[in-house]
Amino acid sequence: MKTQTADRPVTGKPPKLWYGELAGLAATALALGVGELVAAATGGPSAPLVAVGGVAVDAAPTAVKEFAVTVFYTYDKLALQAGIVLVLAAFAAFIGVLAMRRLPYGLAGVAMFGAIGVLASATRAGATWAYPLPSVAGALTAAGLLVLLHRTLPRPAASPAQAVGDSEGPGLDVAAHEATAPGQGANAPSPYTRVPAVDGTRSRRRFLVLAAGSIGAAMVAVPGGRRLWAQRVAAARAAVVLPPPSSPAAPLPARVSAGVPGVAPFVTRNADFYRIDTALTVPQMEPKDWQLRIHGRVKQPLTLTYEQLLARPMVERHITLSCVSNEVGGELVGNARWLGVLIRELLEEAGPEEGADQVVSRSVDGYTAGTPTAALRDGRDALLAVGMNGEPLPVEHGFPVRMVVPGLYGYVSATKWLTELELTRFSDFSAYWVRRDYAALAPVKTQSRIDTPTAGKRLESGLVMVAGVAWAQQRGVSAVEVRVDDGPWQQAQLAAVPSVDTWRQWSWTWQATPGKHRLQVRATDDTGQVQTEQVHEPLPDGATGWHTIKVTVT
Ligand SMILES: Nc1nc2c(c(=O)[nH]1)N[C@H]1C(S)=C(S)[C@@H](COP(=O)(O)O)O[C@H]1N2
Ligand SMILES: [Mo]
Repeated sequence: MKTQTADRPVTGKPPKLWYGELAGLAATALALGVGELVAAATGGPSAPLVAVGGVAVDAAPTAVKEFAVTVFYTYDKLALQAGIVLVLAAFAAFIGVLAMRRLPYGLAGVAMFGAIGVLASATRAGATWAYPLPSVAGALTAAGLLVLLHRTLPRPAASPAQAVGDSEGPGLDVAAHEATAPGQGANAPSPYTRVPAVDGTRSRRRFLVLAAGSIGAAMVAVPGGRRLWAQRVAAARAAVVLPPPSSPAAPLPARVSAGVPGVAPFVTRNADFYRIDTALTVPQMEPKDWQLRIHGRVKQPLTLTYEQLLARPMVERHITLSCVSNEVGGELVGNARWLGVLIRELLEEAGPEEGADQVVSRSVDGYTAGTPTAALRDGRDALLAVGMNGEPLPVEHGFPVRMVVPGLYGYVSATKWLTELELTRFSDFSAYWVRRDYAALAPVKTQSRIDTPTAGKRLESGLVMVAGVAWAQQRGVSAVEVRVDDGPWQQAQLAAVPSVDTWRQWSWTWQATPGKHRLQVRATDDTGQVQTEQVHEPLPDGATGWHTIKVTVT
């Protein structure tokens, strides 16, 4: 970096640093705003920030992801977004400073940013020609605004001889340029542009208005673009008419409920259903843009539209979905009535080749899950779901189409915003979480949870209802036992279930005596296997141990 040389007059020094920083921030903000609007208008789901963020999510080391997902399972995305914004702001300021000193360098920086956005979006799963448009539009906007700001820049005048001195280096030497007041020596030609210099105060005001106006416009455009997109998709979702199931779920007997207040309801309301995904912003996809490709090691590759999917025989089932990240006693489990097409029927038509032991499902935002082909063909109700509790899938739960496979944790089976099923081999491809050290095979482990009383609760002595849920999808729960303070295991009452694929409520009446007590629960599945006492964290294939709570009886 060159600094002030003796033969260069003080008045030829570059503008104050903050002009550049402000210019960079304004240009970046406006670029993001324009990017969002173009994304909303063209239907490209990847606005620049989302595209770049998606790449960052994919690249994050396992330890970071693992920590973020298990500890802040929802807030990790927020933290990432904040991180992206900070890094972006730093780069933006840097490029702005460059641009205000030597415009071509600044524009080159913008072009580089745009190229990252284009690459990031064009390489997303299911990318179309529309995907890179927001990045291109954003980069052009940023470049345009930087040129404008550069022209408006209140700058110290220099003699006409310095008019070509534009190549005097970026001059990031703070001490050197802080010595120069903006607007000093107005009316002389600027060394930075060949337009006549305007009055310093006026140009300073113009610069500020332009920069602030751009930031203001961006603050409207970014949420506006997103809202526009979400509204489009919400309207499309509201217009969906789900076909009646050709194989309806059996009506639920009242006895699915243990009838104890405080226990998770047998059917989890959509609004209460846990949500886990790596998506920075919920992918917004219209059914008209949806396509499922079944390809890879198949004899007959297939492509299905949403309309074609809805025209097929529909199956409706209650299935409990659980997350591998669920801690013992945790809330990352829910039970819903799903409506969809049996995956095995589609696979039958595609004809998987011998040895294609893995079905890789991909989402529109590039998430992948690997499911054993055998699990999708062994007769269980593995679904391409379009409905959840009588409604089209909520957007956060995978609208328009997701997978639901009884007996497997969500990360290996429950891909939301599904766009692709690729028949491959476990030895040829590792899916998203498998690359991050989770197990490739992940059948659900038998678990049980005490919902009431809650941990730490103060109770009165006498009869206390202890109750909760237990699950062992595909095997079924045949017994639940409770014990108090290492006493004998007591059989709990089991509520009814429609199949082996849902959780089961249980209850037990406790004659509570004063003092501090420890309550524990364990379930036994239909094969006779008792839930293990061995405590294990969720990584790599699901937590184990007995849910244990402490209560005080007075
Ligand atoms: N596209 C996509 N699908 C996904 C995920 C994801 O990150 N992206 N997470 C999976 C995981 S880990 C779980 S547990 C379930 C959770 O589904 P839910 O959010 O509807 O409860 O979705 C699965 N499907
Ligand atoms: Mo999960």
